[in-house]
Amino acid sequence: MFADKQTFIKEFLETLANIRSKTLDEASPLDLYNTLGTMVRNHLSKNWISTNKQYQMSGQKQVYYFSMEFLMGRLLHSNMLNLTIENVVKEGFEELGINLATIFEEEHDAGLGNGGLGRLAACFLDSIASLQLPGHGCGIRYKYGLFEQKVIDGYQVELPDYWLKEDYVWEVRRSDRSVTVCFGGHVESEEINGKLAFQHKNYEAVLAVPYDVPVVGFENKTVNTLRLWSAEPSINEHEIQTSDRENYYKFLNYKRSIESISEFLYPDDSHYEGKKLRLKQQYFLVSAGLQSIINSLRRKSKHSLLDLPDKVVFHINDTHPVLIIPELMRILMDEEGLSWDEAWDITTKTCAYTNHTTLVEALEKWPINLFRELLPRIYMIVEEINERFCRQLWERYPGEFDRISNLAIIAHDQVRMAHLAIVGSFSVNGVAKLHTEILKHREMNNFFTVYPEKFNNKTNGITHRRWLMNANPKLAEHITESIGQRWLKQPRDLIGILKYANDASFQEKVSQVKLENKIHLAKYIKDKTGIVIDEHSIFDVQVKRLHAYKRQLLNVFHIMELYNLLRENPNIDMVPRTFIFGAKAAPSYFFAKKIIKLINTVANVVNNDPNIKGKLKVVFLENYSVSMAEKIIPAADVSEQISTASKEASGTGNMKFMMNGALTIGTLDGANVEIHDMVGKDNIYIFGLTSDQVLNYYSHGGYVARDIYNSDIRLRTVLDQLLDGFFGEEKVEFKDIYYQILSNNDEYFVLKDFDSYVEEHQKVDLTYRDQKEWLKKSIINIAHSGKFSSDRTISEYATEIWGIRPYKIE
Ligand code: 26V
Repeated sequence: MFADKQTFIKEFLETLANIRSKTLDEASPLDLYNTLGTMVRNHLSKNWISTNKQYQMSGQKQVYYFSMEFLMGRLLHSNMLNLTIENVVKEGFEELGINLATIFEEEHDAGLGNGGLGRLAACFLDSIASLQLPGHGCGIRYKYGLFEQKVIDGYQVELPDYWLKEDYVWEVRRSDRSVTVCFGGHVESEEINGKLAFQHKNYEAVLAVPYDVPVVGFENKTVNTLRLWSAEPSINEHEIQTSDRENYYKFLNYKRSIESISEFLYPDDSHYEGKKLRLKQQYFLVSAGLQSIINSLRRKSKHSLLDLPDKVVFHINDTHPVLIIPELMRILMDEEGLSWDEAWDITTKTCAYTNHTTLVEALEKWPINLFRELLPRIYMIVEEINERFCRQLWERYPGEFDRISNLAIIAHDQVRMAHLAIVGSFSVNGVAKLHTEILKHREMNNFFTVYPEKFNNKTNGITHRRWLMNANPKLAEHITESIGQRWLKQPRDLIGILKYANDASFQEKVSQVKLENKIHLAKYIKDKTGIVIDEHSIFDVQVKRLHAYKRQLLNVFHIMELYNLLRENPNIDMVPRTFIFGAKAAPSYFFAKKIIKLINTVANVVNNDPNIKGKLKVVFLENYSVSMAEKIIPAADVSEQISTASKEASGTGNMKFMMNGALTIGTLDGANVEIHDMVGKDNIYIFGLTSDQVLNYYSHGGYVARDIYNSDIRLRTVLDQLLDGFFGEEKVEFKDIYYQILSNNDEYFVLKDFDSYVEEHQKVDLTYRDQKEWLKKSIINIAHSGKFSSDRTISEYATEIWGIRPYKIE
């Protein structure tokens, strides 16, 4: 159907008539999107079927990436790129008078994730398929994705994100592959042939129904699967006697409670809360996912699961799906009849775990009462894993009670999920060099001593297909014109443009593309917010979740300081700047929401002050999402990666900006360290405390925020403005920010790093005036960004952790 323009047009009009019963002149943009989406899905279905068949036949080892989050964003453009049908469609649409870009806008983002962790999972799926690796995603089909953010009067307001309002063209419901997940009840044991057999009784049965989404590889025939599970009542509505009113209402309540399991994504990725429904979601995901994988292995061959580690590997994305460890033990022992030792040997050869944060407040610990009540059999298994582990520790560290209770999986009436993950997995990895070092030598040092061989690093990456080829086609085209197209499949080849870093015509083209992207973004901003920005100003961008440790506050303090300078002297010599923010705060994260209010309040004053001659603009874009990132990042000049050193495990936004030619201003945190190592100190703006210094302050004290307040007049002014109603708000509005800094001694070292931050910003300003110099640095950044393609990351996972090899689909 995409063979040539005319065939495409003919099929398009036919499909439109078939599925929407409309002619072209009656069709809405949504009709057109749906028609094209359906055609693309039909087009890839042949390869999808043959990929599944060929994996089945070949018995290749496959990886299953278990994650509570897949932040997929939109799929139409990305699928079209990977299937190389974009040009035909574009030409066909031109003839039909349809603008393809506006049709892409009709697709609702699949926002089934909070931020970095979920988007990483999505980039990984793209790389796995593009590298022809047998691997699939396993997640939850939340009815509501991450909330839609509105900003009203400067405050964040959350609305439900009902992304399934229209049919989702990419999914296929597979009720024939449904499985049952059991909650609650109790466990009975009896001895059968000298062996204890366990039976789960009186449980609540939940039907898990899979919806499959194809994952298309780039210019190959691989179509892997993202399987998303939806919770449904396991008895049929019609089996209930509707005449029996009481029964019927009971059923409705039951139905509602079951459906709540896959109803919404938890929107707080900063503070762990021991909510029963969340634990239910986690077990629902792993039990459904695992049962369906085991079922398909059983369908394939009748023999036992003893060789499971040669057939599959389960990747555990943060601790959220860690119950896969006891669930696999349960299946192997209770259903397959294996002994504990056999089951444990298989399990610990099959599971691998990635840690994504060292923030203690995000670590998952479940109260044992809640755990045991919801998952009685799983709890018994976790208890046994813990006992055996502690016994082993006792042999190694006799008498060292403290050390053992520190390492235990169950302690102080809680199940520590990270401990279970480390003990039950053969591999434990961090997501950037610095992060892994911190895990090994600080946060998880006790475990590193016990299992040094398990720990390894896999620095994160991003798919260069979505983040460069798709989001910035003109830059991609320019690169291809200069170095050929090998980099599309070998992103490390981007290094080839290094030789043009000083080349005037190459620079000119890069600069032109950036300007076009900026004009585009300026128009978008004008349409969305009414704010007019100068496309020749420096676009200085911080887009990411709002967290105290990410320090959007440091950015705002810098803006307030610039504004104070400009008010004093509007003729100050500075390149005009536009500060752009995008950030969602967790609904219950009071401090983060205050910062959103502060950004909007400052924006309102700054943008409406005619005296500063348009030298400063501040824009807060509401409802930041994957598709919005694709518009913002290609237009950025400066990338703000300013977390308190040691706190950001990796960051992936930093990589996206770099790949699009923005220069980073950042701390030596997460993957910034590796970006710095790649581009060299002259091509990045590094400031602030190092992670060692930060960690030292945390351990030994010695930092007094108030001393800085007293000695730095700039900061004193800025902080006082929070309290004195300077920005026209009630005086109490920002008092919590003020006290967080001064009374709580500025946990994230905002004041401490302020001076060096401002200094680096001055260097940014100076360099930007010398466009040749700026463009040279920008090109050097793009040239080195190939290392941060998730293709590199995934090749490392495949060879060093998963033990899987590419398999060519014919
Ligand atoms: C924690 C929780 C706690 C309970 C409810 C929901 C929820 C959701 C997510 C999380 C974990 C947050 C960890 C996380 O997102 N880490 C980020 O992972 C990125 C990918 O590795 C990395 O680039 C970021 O630096 C890191 O913050």
